[in-house]
Amino acid sequence: MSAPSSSKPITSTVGPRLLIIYTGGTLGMRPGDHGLSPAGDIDARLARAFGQLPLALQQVMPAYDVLSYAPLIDSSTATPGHWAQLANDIATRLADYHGVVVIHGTDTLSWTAASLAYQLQGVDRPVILTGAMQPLEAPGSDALGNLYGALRCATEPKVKEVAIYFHGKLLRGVRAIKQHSEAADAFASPNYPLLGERVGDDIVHYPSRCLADKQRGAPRFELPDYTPMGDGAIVRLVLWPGISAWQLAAWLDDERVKGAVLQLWGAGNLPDDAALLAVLAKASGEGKLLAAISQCPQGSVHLGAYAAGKDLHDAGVLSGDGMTPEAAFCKLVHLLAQPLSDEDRRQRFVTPLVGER
Ligand code: ASN
Repeated sequence: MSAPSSSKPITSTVGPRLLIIYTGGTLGMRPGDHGLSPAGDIDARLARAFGQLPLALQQVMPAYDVLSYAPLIDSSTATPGHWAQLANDIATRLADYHGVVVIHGTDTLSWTAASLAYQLQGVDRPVILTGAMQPLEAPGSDALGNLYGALRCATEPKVKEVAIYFHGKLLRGVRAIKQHSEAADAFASPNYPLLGERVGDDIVHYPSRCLADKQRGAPRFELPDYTPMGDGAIVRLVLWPGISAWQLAAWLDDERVKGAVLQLWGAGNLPDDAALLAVLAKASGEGKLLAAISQCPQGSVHLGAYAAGKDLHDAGVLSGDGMTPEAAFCKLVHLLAQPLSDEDRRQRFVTPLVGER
């Protein structure tokens, strides 16, 4: 991954100042011979786009600097290594800005948001991710509206967490999922209410739902080296009817695998098959961190509510409560990247760190 290149400030110096980090994604793509692909020159393109806003909105737009990554990527290519680089870039520059806006592809935007939340624990200002379903210059694009809202949210001192602004909604980053592959209303946080929303030209915030009210103390960023986790150390397994123990073992027996997110049925059920449980018990006996969440986007797992699920606890599987796959996966990456004891990791997994559960 090559280092990001910085571009110069392009707007005025009055009022709150933001940092915009441009990583790629459809928002900044242009059509080419092989379809849409990431394109640069983002400073000028943003300035042109903001110049199209009604005058009253231009006047409330904050000043910003732009940091444009190289290479720009489609977010389907992002890895834990990208998450770590982004967290480091934010951490080293945050003190100079009132807030940060990250322009990111939508496909894995919620994964990056979840990861940033764990790495930037205790962040004392807004870090807002956004993107678009249509390129900035496409007719009727959602890009400008998303950028406008994201920049406005990034100036709001009550927001002291990693959040996503998309299609008029401000969502907790570590609770969000991409819910639609085409519609502009592409993100939701099924198990947590909105942190804010656009009403007319303003953004209404709901501070009582924000982390700011619940967290105390100075930022305590954790920026471990994610490189060892970047090569498939964590797997995600979604159950299907007829799943067999040999298939589960094919994933979990591999010594390169250090942890797994298991997406079970409903409130936390798996087939009544002792061989499946034996594979799980063996893996957790070897120190692998196994976490159970539901395949349902809404609700939580309750291991032990049904006979079909209660043995999971005995097999060492941790409850992921109502966490999203993104939140559970990124938490495993984050915990396994640090020099913690097995017991510490297990304890931290079941403890809410950033409002993820
Ligand atoms: N494939 C694109 C990306 O994630 C999708 C988008 O941004 N709408 O980079």
